[in-house]
Amino acid sequence: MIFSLFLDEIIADFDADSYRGRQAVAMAEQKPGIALLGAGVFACSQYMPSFRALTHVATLRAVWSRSQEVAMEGATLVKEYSPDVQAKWGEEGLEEILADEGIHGVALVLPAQVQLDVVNRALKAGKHVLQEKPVGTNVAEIRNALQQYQEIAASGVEPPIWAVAENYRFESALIEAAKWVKEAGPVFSVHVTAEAAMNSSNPYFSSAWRRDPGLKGGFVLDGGVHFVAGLRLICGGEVTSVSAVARHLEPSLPPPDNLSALFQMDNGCTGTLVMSYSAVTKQVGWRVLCQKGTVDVQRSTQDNKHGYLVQYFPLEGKSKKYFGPFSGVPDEIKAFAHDVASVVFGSKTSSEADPRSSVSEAVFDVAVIEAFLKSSDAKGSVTSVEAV
Ligand SMILES: *[C@@H]1O[C@H](CO)[C@@H](O)[C@H](O)[C@H]1NC(C)=O
Ligand SMILES: CC(=O)N[C@H]1CO[C@H](CO)[C@@H](O)[C@@H]1O
Repeated sequence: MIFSLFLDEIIADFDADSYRGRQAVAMAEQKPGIALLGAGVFACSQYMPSFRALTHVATLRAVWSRSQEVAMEGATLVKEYSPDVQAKWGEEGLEEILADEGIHGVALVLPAQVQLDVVNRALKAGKHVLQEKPVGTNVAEIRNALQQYQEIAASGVEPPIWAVAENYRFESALIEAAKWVKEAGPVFSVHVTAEAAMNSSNPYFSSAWRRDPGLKGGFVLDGGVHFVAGLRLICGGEVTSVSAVARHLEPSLPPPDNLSALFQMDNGCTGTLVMSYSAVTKQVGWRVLCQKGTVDVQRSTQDNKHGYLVQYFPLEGKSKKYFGPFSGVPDEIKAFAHDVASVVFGSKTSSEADPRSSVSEAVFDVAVIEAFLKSSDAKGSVTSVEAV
């Protein structure tokens, strides 16, 4: 007994990789440890640079993937700014991460079909979670996960943060547009346009999970939650009922690739949405008609930066313009890292985490897309949006 305790101490003291050792380091630096779950295109191009800019706030301790090769490649990319990062893979690697007390939070960039299962396990293991959108593939599945999340609270433990990365709620231009709409309101009509040429030149064209026949919605679900998030933010209301026609026009894309919809919101606004992944042009915009002015938001570029141009045409006075370059993805990751740091080492509670990333917001975005698809299945009949 004594001998084994003694041996444990020696191991803890000398093995720099032991989690006690790592935990001591984390405590000393007061920086939470984060594991990146997923090392695909988006994780490498967006999450890794974002964490590189956040080394003073949080430390990437592990990169996990289902495959060893992808995990190791991912960890190599991170090593430069997080020298102790470990590659972990498969079920065993995931279990190690969930059991590691030096890892306080996980960022999931995985296919929509598998995310919720891993999210549930991570939350139960007490890890703070940031997951990519869409939060789930359908509302029933999300409801089930929410129930499990609420059970953590019912057991008397403060549940960890569960955040969903829906970067549109962080885009400065869309936030500015929402302010102008409020000023010009009440809002009575909105027109949403989302045109994309989703062809083989696009890095997401051949991603397998978006093409899974079991996934209802394909690109319309994956991308559609963004346009709905923008709509809800800019117009300041919830979509309550919809009528829609979904179509499958481009055989190289999973169905549906086109959607035309009519909808009503709880603030008296009515609108139309046209979404196409088989267009030859690219345009994303919201044009909002209000009693005291019109607010127009369009995807645009300025000084070689992609972003949104917002124009406000008020009833009285001069029109105004605002260009906001894209910053939503790094900003939402930054908000999560700071939230985790202040919950783990400060006095913040997880219920005080940034509300723009809350799961209750994210579920509405999926619910609206689901209502569009249900309405289309019923030949465009009016369908109510059922979130939770
Ligand atoms: C994809 O669409 C864009 C925009 O229409 C076009 O410029 C590009 O050539 C297309 N690529 C292929 C492989 O069709
Ligand atoms: C006319 C047409 O395009 N019909 C298709 C519309 O999209 C749905 C969902 O993908 C298909 O089932 C229809 O065949």
